[in-house]
Amino acid sequence: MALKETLKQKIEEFRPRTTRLVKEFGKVKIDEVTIDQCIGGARDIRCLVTDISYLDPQEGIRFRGKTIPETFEALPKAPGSKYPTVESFWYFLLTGDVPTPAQVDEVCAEFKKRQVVPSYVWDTIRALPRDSHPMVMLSVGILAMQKDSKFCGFYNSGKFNKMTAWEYVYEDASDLVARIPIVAAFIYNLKYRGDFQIAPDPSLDMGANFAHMIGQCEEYKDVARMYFILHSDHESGNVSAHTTHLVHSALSDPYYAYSAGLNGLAGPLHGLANQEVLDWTLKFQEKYCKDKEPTKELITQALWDTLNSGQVIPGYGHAVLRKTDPRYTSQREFCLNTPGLKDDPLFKLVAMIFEVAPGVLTEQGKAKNPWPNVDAQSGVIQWYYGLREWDFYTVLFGVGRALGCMANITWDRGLGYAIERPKSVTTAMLEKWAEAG
Ligand code: NMX
Ligand code: MLT
Repeated sequence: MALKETLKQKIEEFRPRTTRLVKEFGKVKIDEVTIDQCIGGARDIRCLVTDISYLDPQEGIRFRGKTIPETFEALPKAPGSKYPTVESFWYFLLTGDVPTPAQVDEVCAEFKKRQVVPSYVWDTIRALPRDSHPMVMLSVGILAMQKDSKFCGFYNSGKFNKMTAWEYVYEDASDLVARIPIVAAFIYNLKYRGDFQIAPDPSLDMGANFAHMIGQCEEYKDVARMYFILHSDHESGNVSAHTTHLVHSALSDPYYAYSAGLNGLAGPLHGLANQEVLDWTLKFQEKYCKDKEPTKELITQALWDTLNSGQVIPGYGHAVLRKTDPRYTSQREFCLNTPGLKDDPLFKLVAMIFEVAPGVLTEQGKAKNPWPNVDAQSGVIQWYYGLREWDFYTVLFGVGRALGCMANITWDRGLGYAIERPKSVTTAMLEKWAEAG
């Protein structure tokens, strides 16, 4: 069965579960809200639902119930590779089923049809100042495609129907996922390679094609596959996924929604941290190790200097995780298993920071989680393969995150989730409740 048909069956089978929960158990309490949560970013309040992924504070992410190693193990691999294709992962995220090789081939063929980016997108991005941040270019490029949104067209057709609305979200979501690596490669070539563009190769899967379009080597094909899959989803409360869900809940189409999600991803406490990590590491080399090898003592000093100047240590800490991020571990293993990369001076430095930073953060006593997150390790791999323009790293994150955000809003519509509208209160009200105990 084709992906859309399978999804239709799954959504229709799933709907009675949500309906029953609301009808029969709607008033069952699953959480309570405290004043510090109101002021402190709604941390830990259970008020979102997704079945695409779940983040356990100790274990880390599971995609559709599978850990990262289990996911990589289960999915059909790209030809000649140890890594699955992004297309097989997309099928898995949407349906929860491991696709057969034939089903993966179908998604690949479908993506080839969908990946044609309208030329007005190139004109729009080219019209931006060339020194705009690449995340601005990506967000604008995605937003520019809104005018051809199938979901928006359906809404305006006068035939809008809640039961079938998800099908139009699916159409836009699939177009967006198929096109976003092409847009990202265009931005890379525009900004850093004098607008020297390379046409997509229709014989390649998404990861391999991205490597091809940015002029990368054979080995980088696996880097792209791994990177996009690892960055895809982190349950629903993170800034980019939550923003996408929130904006789409107003029935804004997937282009509006994901462009907004990308704007959240561009923040230094979220996806921009991967660029900050590289920046921090290179500045450390420049300032402390001009004529000497890095040592743990020098790193400790640099980390304290960062903390004492009121900055965060990028790539460390997490709002939910309380252990080392398994996405960090997965990328570290990739480095350790790649001859050349495992002996690379920057990788060794990042590995040394891993030995020191958790102790420094623990001693400082502020961060609830002193361990590294995904961003502490991702940049060094890109750097090693010659992708050294680190302001581009969050764009790579944005390509991967599209998979999770688009799978989520397809299901949001399938299950008819309501417009998101939490209630706000005033500080005076909080003070009154505080006094009353
Ligand atoms: N370096 C220094 N201080 C930190 C760090 C860090 N890496 N992490 C947390 N803290 C501080 C935090 O700023 C807060 O200080 P204050 O009380 O003065 O406001 C205190 O520790 C308590 O914060 P937490 O509750 O541990 O963390 P929170 O949930 O608020 O924030 C992050 C989570 C991820 C925003 C935070 O750990 C951070 O800023 N990390 C560095 C940036 C980063 O790596 N972001 C990427 C996250 C992953 N991603 O890709 O999105
Ligand atoms: C993410 O991948 O979205 C980040 O780790 C941040 C988060 O989960 O809050």
